[in-house]
Amino acid sequence: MPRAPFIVIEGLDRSGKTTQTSLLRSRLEQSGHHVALLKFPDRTTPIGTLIDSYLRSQSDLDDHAIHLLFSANRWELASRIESNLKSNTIVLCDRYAFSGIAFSAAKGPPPLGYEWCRAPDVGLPCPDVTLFLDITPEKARERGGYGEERYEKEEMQRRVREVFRRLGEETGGGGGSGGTTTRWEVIDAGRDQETVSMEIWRRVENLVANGLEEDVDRLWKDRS
Ligand code: Z5A
Ligand code: MG
Repeated sequence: MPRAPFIVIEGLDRSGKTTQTSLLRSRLEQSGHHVALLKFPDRTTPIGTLIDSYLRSQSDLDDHAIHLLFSANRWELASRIESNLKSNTIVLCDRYAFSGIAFSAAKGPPPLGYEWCRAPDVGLPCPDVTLFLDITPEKARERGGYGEERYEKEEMQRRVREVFRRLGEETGGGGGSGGTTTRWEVIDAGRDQETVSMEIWRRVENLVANGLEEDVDRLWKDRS
């Protein structure tokens, strides 16, 4: 029996990830699918509580330490992702390892190396498709601008966008750097909600209808 797909929605701040994951979940459920919706960081776990306090600037942590906590927060849920997929529940995820690398590699000084940032996420379940919602800082500003949390500054967001672009280039088309096979789809998220949602549906429709025969892959498995 085919397994369910693992779908990740990634993107820049204010690009509409949370809005679109919720719309996609409704559409999938209306078509009769079981869906598990995850969001990273998951601020409800013990590790997530530490992350939440850091993001709100209520605590301070070394850049390396917080990076490892973000990754540990994903590993906490890795086996649940796999078991859901095997029992034919679609896993839909709002941010994943790509955000982890993009935000940590964009901060500093001193900068954290890209390879160093990627290492703790090597071996996590690999999404079958990653939908990257792209938006310019100007469009994000029209949506009320960035918020009050750490990282929500325009200059930081520009650097984050650059690292995401590198991640997309390296993973795009499957079989990219480090053996990652996620399909990386860039979506112009500067358009209205309905248009973005229709495009997302178009990009996942076949995957969802057919499921997958192959086992869940591992992120950057050549580096493990
Ligand atoms: N982070 C990290 O450093 N390392 C990691 O490993 C991970 C994350 C996983 C918190 O993330 C921070 O953690 C984040 C990255 C870092 N830092 N920053 N900056 P978060 O996911 O909790 O952040 P968030 O609070 O969900 O914000 P967001 O991601 O920026 O928003 P969004 O989910 O992309 O957008 P939205 O909430 O769906 O929409 C934003 C607003 O725009 C809202 O008013 C909507 O009604 C409106 N909207 C949405 N779509 C549209 C369209 N199409 N047109 C017009 N208006 C729209
Ligand atoms: Mg969000």
